[in-house]
Amino acid sequence: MPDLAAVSNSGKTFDTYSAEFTRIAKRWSHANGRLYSQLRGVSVVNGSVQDLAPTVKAYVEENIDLCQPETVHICDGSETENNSLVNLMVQQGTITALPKYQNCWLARTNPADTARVESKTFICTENQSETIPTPKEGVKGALGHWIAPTNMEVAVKERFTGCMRGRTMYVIPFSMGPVGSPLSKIGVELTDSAYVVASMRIMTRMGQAVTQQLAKGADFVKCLHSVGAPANGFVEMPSWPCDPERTIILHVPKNNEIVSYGSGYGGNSLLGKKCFALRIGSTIAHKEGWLAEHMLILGITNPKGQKRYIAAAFPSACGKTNLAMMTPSLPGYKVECVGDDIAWMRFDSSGQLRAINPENGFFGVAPGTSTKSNPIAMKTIFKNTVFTNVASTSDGGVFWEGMEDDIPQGVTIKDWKGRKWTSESGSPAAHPNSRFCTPAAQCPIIDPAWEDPNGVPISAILFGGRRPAGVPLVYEARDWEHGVFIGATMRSESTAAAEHKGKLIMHDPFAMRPFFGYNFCHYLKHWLSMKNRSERLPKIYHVNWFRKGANGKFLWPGFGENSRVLDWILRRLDNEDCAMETPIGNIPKPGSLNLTGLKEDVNTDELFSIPKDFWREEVFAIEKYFQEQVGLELPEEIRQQLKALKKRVDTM
Ligand code: SAT
Ligand code: MN
Repeated sequence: MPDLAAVSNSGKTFDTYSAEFTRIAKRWSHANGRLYSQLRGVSVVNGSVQDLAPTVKAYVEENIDLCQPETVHICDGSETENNSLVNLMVQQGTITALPKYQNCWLARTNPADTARVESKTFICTENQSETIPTPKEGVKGALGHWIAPTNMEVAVKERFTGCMRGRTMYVIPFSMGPVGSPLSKIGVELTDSAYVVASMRIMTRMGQAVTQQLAKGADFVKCLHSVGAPANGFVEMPSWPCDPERTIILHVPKNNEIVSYGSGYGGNSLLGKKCFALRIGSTIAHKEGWLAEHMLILGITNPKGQKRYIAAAFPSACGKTNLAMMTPSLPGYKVECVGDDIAWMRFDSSGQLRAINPENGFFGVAPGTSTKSNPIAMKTIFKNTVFTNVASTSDGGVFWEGMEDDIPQGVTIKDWKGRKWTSESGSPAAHPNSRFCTPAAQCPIIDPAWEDPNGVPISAILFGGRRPAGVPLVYEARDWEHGVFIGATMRSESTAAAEHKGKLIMHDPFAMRPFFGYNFCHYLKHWLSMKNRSERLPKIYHVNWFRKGANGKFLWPGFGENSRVLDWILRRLDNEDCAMETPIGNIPKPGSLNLTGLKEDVNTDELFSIPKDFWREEVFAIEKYFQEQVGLELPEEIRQQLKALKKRVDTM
């Protein structure tokens, strides 16, 4: 029997007394095992505690004790549930309806919470060397951030104790990858954000089917999230509570655990995405012998009807979604989309690399998306979509930079902050990192095999980024090791996807710099070791759609015209003799890139030139980067690749 006397003696007001009494009474009824509508004395307002696997129940209980929510809602993923969450968010002012479309919503965030915060993202291991290579003395490590277990414990206690007081804790069971596929993994996210629930329902397979998998004893990744409405009760923007100053995103690979506080935005809060599918995912993949990568997956059929799949790694906001949904300008080609952001890949028993897209939706950058740049995305996103930080129109629609031609005349616009906007306003209408969150199944060119539990066979891997100078449209790796070197030495202009300011050319190996879950050197060794897993390794390429000419204009039209580059790659996969060696890799032989029907003049000499001065600088920058960031642990194969490149460039 609970100790009621202890409560009555504490000298509290009647109200606190009765609240505490109710609490104890609830706990008591639960302890008797008769009532299942409570957990640790907290009412469960949706879902049944009985359905929870004991391990899940224990995880939820532990965090009820920590976060002290008012109620618990176990998500079932149903439409009814979604509708009630949508209503709640409308009432709270978190989202508004977009009546121009079917079941579409617009969320405006706190302007201090608009992108991933890489500087506040940590991996927690016993030793720093498990997380990041040791940078040169006096140099700040840029390949991830390490936190010691004791410091993490303090950070979590400080932020999470009572952080859900007066609010609801949602329990989201979700699967990354088709439910039940041998390549899929399960997670349980606990969050106090209805926006996160609604978004996770789009981005992952969420709800009842996963609860059933868990009940059968499936393992899960623990994902704890709170927007962090500050304890003093003052919330600057009640429709979007967050705690930007204390935001922190933590990962514990040893426990398959993620803890995220303070932000409701994208990769910071939809924990299945970067936190699970990439950071924790890469550590699981390392252990289990596969690859978790920041890559789109597309299927491409050539005019002969031959179909292949390609995976491609570009940093955030560099056009993965556009490539994944490309409308080829070359006649007879067809592109189908498997995924636009993440690939989980492993070699099957026959040595074929196979990939699944662990996600269920697209969280794509809105600005720049138009009927010209990505008509397929435009056919995907105007139903069942949550837009975040785009501008809105007086006819109940959305607007962003690059969409001008799609807006009817006479329509007025409010910017992402809700202020009246015109093209003279002097600031962008949509936030540059504004997004659409939309179900993948709605994509008119979704690949028929996109949910194949065995994944799709990958024939080629592309690396790329925004390189305004020096880097040709496409080049081919000489072999697997050279390909790994190309991935390791990727650089790209920074974008609005994270907090970096200005257009710096940043090192972004494998487009994974913000997403490595473990030491980059170990990651490189892991990639190199794939050579021993198959005799049929995919070929590796580097592409750059963003090279600019002496006049400052893009040298290549991009978008659908990129099918010409894919065509050349497919012909290489068929062993066509259409490549020639250069110091940096194989580029198309003159005249071998199919430019028939291209409307614009393209200066192929400039587009494919490999300026010696530029490449000497590039080699120097790579050398410096390896010395400063990676140090002695750099795998010997990569060191040799750099040495060989340097020699080839020097003798150009
Ligand atoms: O991490 S997000 O999901 O916010 C988007 C990205 O950076 O790719
Ligand atoms: Mn991404």
